[in-house]
Amino acid sequence: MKLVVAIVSGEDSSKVSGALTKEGFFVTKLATSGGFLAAGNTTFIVGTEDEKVPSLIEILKSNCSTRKQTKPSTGSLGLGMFSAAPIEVQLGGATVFVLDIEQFHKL
Ligand code: 2BA
Repeated sequence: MKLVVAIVSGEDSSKVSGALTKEGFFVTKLATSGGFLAAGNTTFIVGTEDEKVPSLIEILKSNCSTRKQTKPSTGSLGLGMFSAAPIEVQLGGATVFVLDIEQFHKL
């Protein structure tokens, strides 16, 4: 059994949630935010059998888009002057961690 932790953009969250549930995955959604952009994203926790992990990853791939986002930056140029050139980053589709589960209980 595996525990899949998938971080997806808030904009893709409901599509991913619907697709996973439709395919029979048991899903927990957490409202999270990224440390870098401090923008809202969603973290999905899914416990599933090893053989279902590839199909879960396919669902994430087909429901998460990559997008560009800019982060304002303020770097000091010295003498009290600051530059505010924005930094452009490419987001996602999804950041996925797959962990082995030692035990699973529903009590
Ligand atoms: P954020 O931390 O807000 O990062 C948003 C995007 O900013 C990242 O997209 C990446 O393109 C860029 N970025 C993040 N940290 C950076 C840094 N230190 N220097 C330069 N650029 C940086 P993604 O890689 O697609 O990540 C999307 C979100 O997934 C992240 O939001 C974070 O919440 C999560 N994430 C990504 N990698 C992670 C990891 N190794 N561990 C935990 N969470 C991760």
